[in-house]
Formats: sequence, structure tokens, C-alpha cells
Amino acid sequence: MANNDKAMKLKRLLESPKLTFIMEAHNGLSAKIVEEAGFPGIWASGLSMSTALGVRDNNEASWTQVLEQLEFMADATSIPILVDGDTGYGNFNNVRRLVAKLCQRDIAGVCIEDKLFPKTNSFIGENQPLAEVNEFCGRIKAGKDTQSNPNFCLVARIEALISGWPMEEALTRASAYEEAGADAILIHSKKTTADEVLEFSKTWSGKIPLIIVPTMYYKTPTEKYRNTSISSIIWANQNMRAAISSMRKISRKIFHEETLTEVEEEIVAVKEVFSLVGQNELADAEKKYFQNNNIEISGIVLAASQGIKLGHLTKEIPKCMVDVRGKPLLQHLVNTLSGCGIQSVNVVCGFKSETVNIKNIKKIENSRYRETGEVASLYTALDNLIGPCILTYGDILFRPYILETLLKTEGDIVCAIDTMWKDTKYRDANRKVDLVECSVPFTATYLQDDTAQIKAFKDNDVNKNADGEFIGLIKLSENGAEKIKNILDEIKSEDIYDKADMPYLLQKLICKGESIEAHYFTGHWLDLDDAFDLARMRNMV
Ligand code: SPV
Ligand code: MG
Repeated sequence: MANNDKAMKLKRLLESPKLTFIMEAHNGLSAKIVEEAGFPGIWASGLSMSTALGVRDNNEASWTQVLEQLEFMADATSIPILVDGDTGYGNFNNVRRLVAKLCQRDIAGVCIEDKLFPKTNSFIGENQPLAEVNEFCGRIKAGKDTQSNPNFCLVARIEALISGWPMEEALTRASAYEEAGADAILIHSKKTTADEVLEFSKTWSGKIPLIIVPTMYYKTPTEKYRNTSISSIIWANQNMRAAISSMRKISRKIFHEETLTEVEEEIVAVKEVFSLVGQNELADAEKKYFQNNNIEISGIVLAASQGIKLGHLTKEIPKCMVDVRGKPLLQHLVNTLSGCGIQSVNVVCGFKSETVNIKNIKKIENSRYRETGEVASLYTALDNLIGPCILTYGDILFRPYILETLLKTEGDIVCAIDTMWKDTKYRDANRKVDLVECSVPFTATYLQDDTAQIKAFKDNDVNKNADGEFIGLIKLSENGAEKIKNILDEIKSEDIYDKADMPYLLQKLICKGESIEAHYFTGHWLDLDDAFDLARMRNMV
């Protein structure tokens, strides 16, 4: 037997000489709870599943809707499910479809009752009409001939006693159903004592297991069934009824008290809910299977300088901490980075580094900030220079789309280049600009597919011909970061090291034949040098 052959498990339970207890469930959750309690099998009650769906036990839920519940229940548990198949939803042909689908969904067995479709719950009304014996035997045979799992159990349920027929009728039917191929007989009774079922069990001489449902004769001690021919007991609907009692009590209490303070103690903790549905397993599976395609991109912000041109504004704080509309400039920058998915941000601080109190950043000190420039600052962040990463000056602000599109570029070293550098309407004509000359000029066509290579960083002369201005924002791939690291090491031993800036470093790479790409955009950024810039910046955010 395969370990997971639930039908075989059910067969063994029914045939075991020990009294077996099968407990009702009506959905995935209750099925789990039944298994958790220790029951070896589940009764998927028609009454309970209907009630849980808010409909009557009159075949108002279609058989495929029941099938859907069963699928959840079977998926949620490892114990066998015996489903209440009512009358089989019609004639022999409906039973064939039903059994075929139940086997496909790993349901261990079905119980069909000898009444007519649409059924009425056994405890409603009197003298419900029974199916004709031969016709019902045909349903049994059809089911048995259809099952794809040889161990699937078909239980024939006898309603004769409930419908007011004498014991003889029930006994005759039981034998006919056994003869037709039923794997077990369920003898149903609505008496408040077990007399009927006990008499049946004594009198019937059939060989197949006998099942009872003591819903109405619940007061009979279980001991009475031991050492009889009764094989199994189905507790048919108590979970559904318990759910109603409990939900009513809690809903009413919350409605009246308009608070949860009292009820919290009475109900399971949310944590327990997670544990019941196996949340931990998902966490483990994620570790095992979930390939995170979103490669982590980190950021390095060069923000060591004081910004003396800002006068009294940067007496006690560095330039990156100057207030721009209620937030330090650096906070705006960090927000833009994190908004683009860059959570790990390293900030190289220098002047008054202790005042750089931005959350969720890692501070790196350039203690020689007074006598050094950008390259030396970057050198202090050497250990964090791991691509892919974004390298940015700490005194610029830009619209997020600039970073978003930069992040999508494929080159190893890609610089953000502003093509609006000549426009002095918003910019100071005398400011310091890092101009670049590129292989392809910027055109305003909507889709410019050619990648522009930076051919040279030019002197700070706005009168010179140039394709754009490097704004101090660079994307580095893993490879690109390696190249920057190597060139940093080289510059470290040069005399110019202390004074070297980023254009110097990039130009050096170009001279070595490395490719540096320009990512063109048009405006939508500002740098902070003086009070005029600050005023513009305050308008920008
Ligand atoms: C059910 O649980 O739906 C049953 C058993 O059919 S009983 O309601 O007791 O008839
Ligand atoms: Mg039922």
C-alpha cells in the first residue's frame, strides 16, 4: 500500500475489529482540526457542508460545489475522507460521474443513501420515499464499476428505519446492497435510543462493516457499541454546530460591547491561525525555492563637504543636512533612492558628521574631508563599492524617473547626463559644470536607441561645445564597480589623490579604453551650491 493511499486507510479503518470514530468536517479548516484532534478519518457531512455554505440540506449546493469543498479538505489533511454523497445526485449515471471525480480528488469513500434526488435531511418530516431496491443496487454497482482506485469504499446507507419501515425491510436492503458490491452498510436511525441500530447489528448476518450515526441517540454510552458488529461511529455534525454556537457567542458579544478587550482571551491568537495553515512551511519553501530576481542594489552617497558657499546655513551642519522644505536634503535623496528600491544606502560623511541623523543609512567617515575631494571620499567607501550600485553626490536632487531609467540601463558604468545644461533660465551661468563630449549627441526623438559613449570629460567651461553635463549620478554594474575600485587604487598612489574628483577618475578610465555610457535626460535635477540653488531646490520638492 502506498503510504498516501487514503482509500486503503479508510478500508482498513472500516474493517478493523476495533471501533473506529470518524468525525465531521465541512471545509478545509474543520478538516484540519479533525485531524489535529487525532481522528483517523473525516466524515464530510452533507448537512454541515450545506450549512457552512448557508444553504439547506436539500441538494441546494450542487455536487460540483461540494466537490470543491472536498478538494480543500483533502489537500489540507492526510487522513481519509468519507464523503456524504446523499443519494448520489440522481441515478446510476450520476453516481458514476461522482465516483470518478471523487477518486480523482483523493477522496477515500462515498456514502450514498437509498432515497431519491433531491434529498431531504433524514431528520425532517416523516416517511420519506425510499428508492426502489433494484434501482439503488444499480447505483451501487455503477459506483463500484467506476472507481479508479480499487480501495475506494462505497458505503450504502439504509433509510428504511427512519422512513417508518419495519426492521425486515432494513435487513433485506442491507443484504441486497452487500450483494450489489457495497463495502459497508450505514444503518441510520432517528430514535433517541440506540435500540434500533443495536437490534439491526444483532440480527444482520452480513459480512461487510456496519456504521452508525448516533446524532439523535447521542445519550447512549459508547461502550454499548463495543463488542457488537458495529465497526464505526460517525459523529456527523458536531463541528458545524460548535462553530455556530461559538461564532454566535463572539459576534453577539462584540456587537454589544463594541470592543475586543474581553473576547481576545476567548479566541485563538492570530499566530495560531498562521500555524494551523502551515505558514512556517511557506517560509522554509521560500528560502529553498524563491529565486529573488530583484538583485539588491545599494547606494553610495558622497556627502562629506561643508558647503561654505551656503554661509551661516552650513556653520553647524554639512550641506547635505540643509533643510529643504522641512526635511534635510539628504533625507529627500534617501527617499528617492528607497523609492527606486535602493534600501541599503552608505553615506560618506565628513564635516559635522555627528549631525547626519538620517534613519536607515550607514555612515562612513572621511575624517580627512577638509583636505580631500570626491575620490578620497569614495575611497573610504571602498568596502561598500559592490555592484550593482548607485553612486551619487550628496548635494543633488533629481526626479525619481531619472534614477529609474538609469537603473534599467545595461552598461557597466553609466552616467546621468543633463542635456539642458546651457539653459541658464533656472541655472546660474557661472556655476561649475562637469561637461562631457559623447559619441552620439542627444536628439529629442522619443526613442533614442543608440547608446551614447562618453568620449571625454571637458574643462569647466560653459562656452565649450559639449553634449551635456554630468550631474554626479552613476550606475555601476558588478563589473563597473570592480573597475572603479581598481582605478581608485591606482589614483591612491598619485599626487593628485587628495584633490581628485569624479570627472578625473572617469576620464582616467576613458583614457584606459574603458567604456562609459551617457544616459541622457533633460533637466529635472538641481545641485546645491549656494543660496540661489537652495531657493530653486525648495521650489523643486
Ligand atoms: C449528514 O451529516 O449530512 C448526514 C447525517 O447525512 S444526518 O444528518 O445525521 O442524516
Ligand atoms: Mg447528509
